[in-house]
This record gives sequence, C-alpha cells and structure tokens, in this order.
Amino acid sequence: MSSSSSPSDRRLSALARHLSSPAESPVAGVSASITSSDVGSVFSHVVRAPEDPILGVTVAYNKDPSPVKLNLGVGAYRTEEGKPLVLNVVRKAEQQLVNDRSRVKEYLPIVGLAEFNKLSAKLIFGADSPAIQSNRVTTVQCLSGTGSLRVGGEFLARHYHQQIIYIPLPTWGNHPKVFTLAGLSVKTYRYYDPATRGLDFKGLMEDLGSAPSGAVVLLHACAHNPTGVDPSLQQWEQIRQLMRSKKLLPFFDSAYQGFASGSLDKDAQSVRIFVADGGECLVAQSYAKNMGLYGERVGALSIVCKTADVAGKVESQLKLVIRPMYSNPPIHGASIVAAILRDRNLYNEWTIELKAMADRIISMRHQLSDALRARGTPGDWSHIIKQIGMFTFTGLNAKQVAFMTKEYHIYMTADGRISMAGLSSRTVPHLADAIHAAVTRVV
Ligand code: PGU
Repeated sequence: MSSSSSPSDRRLSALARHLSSPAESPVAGVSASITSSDVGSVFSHVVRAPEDPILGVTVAYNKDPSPVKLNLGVGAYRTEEGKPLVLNVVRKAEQQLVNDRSRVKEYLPIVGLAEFNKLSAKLIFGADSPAIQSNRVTTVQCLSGTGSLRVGGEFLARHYHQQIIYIPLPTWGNHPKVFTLAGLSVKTYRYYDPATRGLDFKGLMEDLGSAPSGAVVLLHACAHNPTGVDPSLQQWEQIRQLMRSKKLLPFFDSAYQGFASGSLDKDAQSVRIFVADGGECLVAQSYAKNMGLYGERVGALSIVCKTADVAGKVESQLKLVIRPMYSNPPIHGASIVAAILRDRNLYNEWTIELKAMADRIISMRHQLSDALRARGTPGDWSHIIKQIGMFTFTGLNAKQVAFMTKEYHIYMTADGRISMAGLSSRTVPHLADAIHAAVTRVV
C-alpha cells in the first residue's frame, strides 16, 4: 500500500483485500451463477453474505423453537429471570426528559451534546484530570462504541502519519473490519496464551517492541473481549513505558467501564495511567453495557492532545469526518446519559445498579464453576472465576460449541466465548450439563 494513495483509494483496496480473504469468502464470491428467478435484476450477481459471527448467533437463537434454548452469544446483560434490563436510573432520567416541555427535537451540533461530551470525558479520565483542565481533550459524541472507533479510525487514516493499527489476538470480531474499512492497515499483537488461559505478556511486549515507530495500538481498557483477561496494573505500566518509548499511539476501546470490577474508577485506571504521563491517545467509550443503552447507540470518542490548540484543530477535523457520515448524532441517548452524570443522586444510584450487574455476573462465574466441579467435568476450569467482565473464554472448540447448540440449544460464538451476563441460577445446571457432555463426548 503506497503512503501517497488517498484515503479513499486505500479504503477501496483494503475493502478488496478484506472481501477476498478466505475467511470471508462467502462474501467475496462475485461470480455466482445467475438463476432463472434472478434474471432481470441488476443485483442478480449479489451473493448472500453470511450472518455476523456475534449478532448472527441471536438470529439463529430466535429461530429455535426449543423451550430450553439459551442465548449466551451477544454480550447483553440479562436479569436472573433472563430478561433484558432497563436500569431504574435510566427510567427516571427518561421521565425527567419527557416531563421537560422545553425540550425540542432540533438537530444536535455535529459533535453532539456538549454537556454529554464534557461529562463523558470526566467519567473516563477522572474528575480532576489535568488533561481536561488544560483543554487538551476533544470529545465528540458518536454512535456508541462502534461509531466512536470508526470515527477515530477515519480521523487517523486522514491525519496520522502511520497507517498501521495493531489489534490484540484475539479481539472483538468487529475491530479488524472497522479499522480496515476506515482505511487503516490492521496487524495483530499476541495477547492470549491458550495454554495458561491467561495473558501472553511476553508475546505482547515482543510484538509491540518490534512494531514500527508511531504505529497505533488498540487496547481494551478493561474486561478484554473475548478473553476476559486483563494486564495487571504493573503490566499496564510496563506496556505504557514501552509504547511511549517507541512512540506507539494508544487507542483505547472502553466498552465495559464498571463491568470488570464494579467500580468506574478502577476500570478506567489503564486509560488514566497513559493520560497522566502527558502523552497523547484516543479513547472510544460506549454506554451500551454500563448504562444498558445498547439500542440507543450512545458513546463518545475522545482524543487527548499535547496542547489545547492542537485539540481544537483536531476537533475541527473530526467534524469533517462526521458530517458526511451521519451529519450529527441522535439526541435521546446522550440526553439520558447527561441527566444521570450531572445529578449526584442519579449518578450514585447508577453506580449501585452497575455494581449489582457486575456482582451478578461474578456470582454466575462461581455457580458455573461449582456446577462443573460437582459433575466432575474433566479439565481445569479455574479460568471461569479468574476471567473478568461479561465473558468467559471457555476453551471449548468449534465442534464442541456446535454440539452444545445442536443437542442442548445453547447458543454461543464459535470461538467458545460465553456471555456470563446471559446466565442465571436457573440455567447454570443446563449449561454445566452441556459443557460436561461436550468435553467428555466431543474431542
Ligand atoms: N468494543 C468492544 C470490545 C465490544 O465488545 C463491543 C460490543 C463494542 C466495542 C461495540 O459496542 P457498541 O454497542 O457499539 O457500543 N460487543 C458485544 C456486543 C455485540 C456486538 O458484537 O456488537 C459483543 O457481544 O461482543
């Protein structure tokens, strides 16, 4: 890829590469035979694309008539009763918004709701962050975490000298697509060691150590998806030193603040140690999980710069990325978040509800681990308790997953990831039976 090509050239060639990769070959086929029913359509050459590896799990689940079916695919919180949860504090904030007759539905500015942006930056960087106080941060409201990553990626493709982004192996399945289509060139760094079911810290440091100077590095701020494995604080500090010494640019994906430990501040520590050294970074925030605002699509992209002047110019360019993409973001979700973050009582109530969600997930980890022990399931399952956040990366292989779906109507991603948030005390025995059968009967 020539560095002199324009972003749109790069995007097209990246897209072509992406579509012709063997893993995505069902999307790629452009030479489908034309059947008689297609004749006459200008789209008859279009080949049916496969379902998304994560969201497609829900599509398959919805088609299954079994009463015992269980969806552990998508990372979406469910109650003990297996129902989606709208937080009480969100209901209250929405009521306030409805009652306020002065509210209108005018367009937001291109960068979104100003108060939302300010409060989002405070939430991730800390109320007393010197970077915020010195106006070195620009924050723009985006369409949840995904939209924030995409806007950040597009900005980097246009304005940053190094077009390579390193993502962890494995990572959330949408990361490579988002960044490739933004116009960046995606490479991976070692992250997870299947042998220990823990962090491959040595591999990570080696790979980042040999990355070209200036490369962008995508880091999961906490509760790494899909592995549930995070670096310790000491390891984060070593990663920071290495990255700063090699001038690697951190791009944090913060989709689970509050879900890892139950504490918003603790889960932001990785980001804050990078910001504290005065260096630059990007952060994509999502309120999908921690406020349960999934479908409202509310999130923010912050870029921390060296000076207020640079931050202002960066923001002016972010507007040029956003305007032709979706013009300006939706108003409702950001208004809910702003109402909660601005009001001390609502904020406190939110932290309690958030902790309760995190605690329920942790309790599911213990219940599943106990249930496997009670069944004498072969293997070491201690990682179920050690891993952090919404997911357990079970180590089950694709055949075992397919077996569990076919025989037990349990739906999960093919990489063996299960969403602990979709489990309840009632469904743990069913899952434990299925895992036990899978590991004893399917190799
Ligand atoms: N980043 C990470 C690490 C994520 O896990 C997710 C969501 C996102 C960003 C994007 O979330 P937004 O909804 O755009 O804020 N991952 C979940 C949800 C389903 C999906 O794949 O979008 C998951 O199950 O992995």
